[in-house]
Amino acid sequence: TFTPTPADKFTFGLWTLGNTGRDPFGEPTRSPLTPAQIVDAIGQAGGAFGVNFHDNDLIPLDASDQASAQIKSDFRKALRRNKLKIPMATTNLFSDPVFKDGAFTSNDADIRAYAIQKTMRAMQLGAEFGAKIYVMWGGREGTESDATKDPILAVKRYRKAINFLCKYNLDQNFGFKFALEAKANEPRGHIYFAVTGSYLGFIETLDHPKMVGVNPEFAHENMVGLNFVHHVAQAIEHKKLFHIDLNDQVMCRYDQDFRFASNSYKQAFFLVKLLTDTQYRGFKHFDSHAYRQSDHQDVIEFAKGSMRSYKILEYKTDQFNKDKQIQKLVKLINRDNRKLTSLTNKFTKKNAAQLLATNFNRHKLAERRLPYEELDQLTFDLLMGVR
Ligand code: GCO
Ligand code: MN
Ligand code: MN
Ligand code: MN
Repeated sequence: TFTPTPADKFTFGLWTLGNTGRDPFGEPTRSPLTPAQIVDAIGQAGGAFGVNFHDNDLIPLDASDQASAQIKSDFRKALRRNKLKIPMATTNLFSDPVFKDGAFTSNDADIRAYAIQKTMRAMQLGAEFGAKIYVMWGGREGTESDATKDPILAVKRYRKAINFLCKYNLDQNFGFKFALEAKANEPRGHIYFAVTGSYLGFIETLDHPKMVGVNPEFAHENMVGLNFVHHVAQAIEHKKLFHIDLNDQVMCRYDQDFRFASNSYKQAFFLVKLLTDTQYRGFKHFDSHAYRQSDHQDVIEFAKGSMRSYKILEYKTDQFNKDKQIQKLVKLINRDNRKLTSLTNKFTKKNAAQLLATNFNRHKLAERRLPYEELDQLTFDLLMGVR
């Protein structure tokens, strides 16, 4: 069975199940839900670990102290009755008009400071609910015209903000790990730090690089035609995969936020295989929403389907790893040569001299079999369930 349990560490956002179907061309198709109602919907889907939120998903920007106390208390009760936790929190630095030209990278020092203050408060809110992962998605950090902002200054401003917030995290003992989320398109004409790799480079220049990792999102690399699996693999290899946003979309289209694995079956399989094989233990957050046509009941199906598809692909990973014929091919195509590897593993003058003196028969090497067609077809058969 493909029934999820909290041990799977699947999470949803208040903004994902609470999505009303509004898009740039049309009005909402579903009525808005309160945070507590969204938690009940996640509970109804069953098996999730928790719920994530932006500060303003929970507390509206201009809520009074009294109103926010009521919202928090209703929310807490809903979390308790549905046995759901808050693993991750984040800041909305994109909806309010004040952020129309960016938050941490805004040209206006007052706005940059306000964005940092807003994040500090959102960190307090997240900590209050026990979140330990803090996601930073710079949705408005960018330009339409590069006449309007200095791209080098933008990097420096972003670094200053993250450094400040890392120190605040230490000072307050929140214990957050920050996860930076890249996105190539939408909503700005050009967004800074367009891909996960941009952040992997940037993180090493921070004051507290260990505190900061990435939150890659399937659709964000996919929307510009890139291979998401390779980006996640690099993040894992750098020990920087702190969180992951799972969804789907057709390559090179607008920001679709489809249900995980609803479109790119094969990439989704290799992603789950990568996460499973490398024993990723972090949260798997479905940052997606139901089709605009769906009603509330169908939104629950969307949530169930997201988790179910992941579990199915986990099962397929196990099948792949146990399949004798597939594993025989995997072994065949990975040829080792201990002697040569020991030469190239470490540079010494002696190793270099020996390598230079080695004769390679490149024609023979080129003739070695790589039955990739056979391997890929077996993968297809396995995924289609006819193996
Ligand atoms: C998007 C992004 C966001 C972020 C969220 C968390 O495409 O809108 O993926 O959903 O993940 O703001 O910071
Ligand atoms: Mn997204
Ligand atoms: Mn999106
Ligand atoms: Mn996301």
